[in-house]
Order: sequence, then C-alpha cells, then structure tokens
Amino acid sequence: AEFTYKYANNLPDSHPLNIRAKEMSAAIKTETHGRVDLQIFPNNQLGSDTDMLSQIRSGGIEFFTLSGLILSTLVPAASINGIGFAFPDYPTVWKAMDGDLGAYVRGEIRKANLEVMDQIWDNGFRQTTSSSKPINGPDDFKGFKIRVPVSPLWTSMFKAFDASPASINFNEVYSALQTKIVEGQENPLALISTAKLYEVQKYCSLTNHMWDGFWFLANRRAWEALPADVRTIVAKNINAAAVKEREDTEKLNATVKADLTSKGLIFNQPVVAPFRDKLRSAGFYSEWKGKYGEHAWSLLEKSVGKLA
Ligand code: X2X
Repeated sequence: AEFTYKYANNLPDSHPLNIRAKEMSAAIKTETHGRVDLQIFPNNQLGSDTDMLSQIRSGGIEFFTLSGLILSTLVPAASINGIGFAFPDYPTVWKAMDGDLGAYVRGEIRKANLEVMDQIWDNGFRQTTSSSKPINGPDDFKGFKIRVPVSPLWTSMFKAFDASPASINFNEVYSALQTKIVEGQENPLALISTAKLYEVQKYCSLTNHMWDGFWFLANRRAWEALPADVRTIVAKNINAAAVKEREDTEKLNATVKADLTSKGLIFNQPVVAPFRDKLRSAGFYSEWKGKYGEHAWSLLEKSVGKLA
C-alpha cells in the first residue's frame, strides 16, 4: 500500500468499536484500490491512552480514538460532554454532539493541531461497579476508592462526592480491581462486559452519571499527506462506521444487563436526583462553568437545559 497507517485504541477486540473498525478498514482498502492500509491495534497494544495521545501528536501513530474527557488534558473544552448528569438520553447526546456543541469541541481540537473526524463514537452512559458495596446514594461515595480515567473532570466530580478517586489508565484497570488497589470503577455496561470487569467486581449501580464518547483523531501531517480524494474516502468510511458503532453500542448497553447478572454481578438502580443535588451544593457545576466559559457552557445548556 502507498499509505500504511496505524489506528490504535484502548478497547477490547470484541467491543463494537473494533468490530466496526475492521469493516471500515476493509472498505477503505477496497474503495482506495489498495492505496490505504489501515492497521488496527486494539486493546492498548501500543500503550496506555496517555502514551497513545503523545504518539498521535508526534506521528508515531496516525489514528487514535480517545475519550473527550481524557483528551481534555490537551484540549480543555473536550471534556464538556462529561459534565455529571448533563445528558438525559441518547437522542439528546447525538443532537448536541452532531450539532453546535460537537462542532465547537472539534474546532478546539483542531486548534491544538490534531485532525478529528466529524462523528464521535459511542462509549456510553457510565455506571458504577464495586467489589465492596452497592452505591445507593451520594453518601455511599464518601471515602470510596474509585478508579477514574486520567482527566481533571473525573477527579473533580468524584471529589465533589467526597470519594477518593485514583487516576489510572484503562490498561491497568482490571489488575487494579483484582488486587483491590481500588474498590470500584465506572464504565458503560458494554465495556464492563467486553473487558470482563465483572470477573473482579461484585456490584453494579446504575448511576448513569455521564455520557462518554471517543473522538476519532488523526495526526495532522499524516492526514494532509493523503491526496484529497483519498481523504474523502477515508473520512466517509470512518464516519459511517461511527454511526453503525453508535447503534451497536447503544443496543449492547441496553441488553447486556441480563448476561452480566447471570455472570454474578448484582445490580441496583439508585435514584439519580440526590447525586445531582450533591454536585450542585458542592459547587461542581459553577466551578466547571467558570472553566469552560460562558460560550461553551451555553452550548451545553442549549442541549440539556439549565445546569448551574
Ligand atoms: O478508561 C476508560 O474507562 C474508558 C475505556 O471508558 C475510556 O476510554 C474513558
């Protein structure tokens, strides 16, 4: 191939993201008549998210999907969709992320000299798992040792709950749970299932506390090295795969609970309002409104309603 490019990510091979990425890579090869060979490196094969973020910037890898919340270590605005309890449901998410809010964030990503595809991929609404106890209300988070991804927003939110958050990259989560360095973690059900976190956790509390998605990033130089017609084919196929991955992941998040129950995970459904009240009284929303600024915050509130 004329262009052999690496696409790296942090998710298991069996996650819808990697299943759709394989189809996408095959379609790109066919449609470019073999000029582009997009090789997929799933499951943190090329390092942690932190490592891969520096590789995409240097050109060590050409493509990378990264949670906007983690990307915020480079592009502060990119964590905005993760504000606690902002999004009520998927239709609201897609309207915002395919609309003004997503466009604003992509503009900020491009200012940081990374290229980004238009359609964000789904990780999902995040739920809380634990080896020690179910989370029934915000008080259960007090002193709770919880792994969070490496991102100031995540740390800030769990500190607002008076928990003890520890920043750990995803490639170390299974072992951190197994050795009880932390009691719990939070992730969408699709990932609790495909990464087999149920093997090292006992409870799953459906806290639904934030929506998280992956931006499909490209190294700027590598992207611009592609001829314009090739770029069009690559972008079209990546964005089409994102739309299919959203459908698969949403479906998996909605249906995998029964399977996880049969594997021994004990579910509970806490009432959500007290969590949001706790964040509000801890000053979480006003603090982050200040950080993102009026403009970005107004784009978020235009989609989800008044937060702070
Ligand atoms: O690190 C995580 O928990 C994961 C896989 O959900 C993200 O990429 C944010």
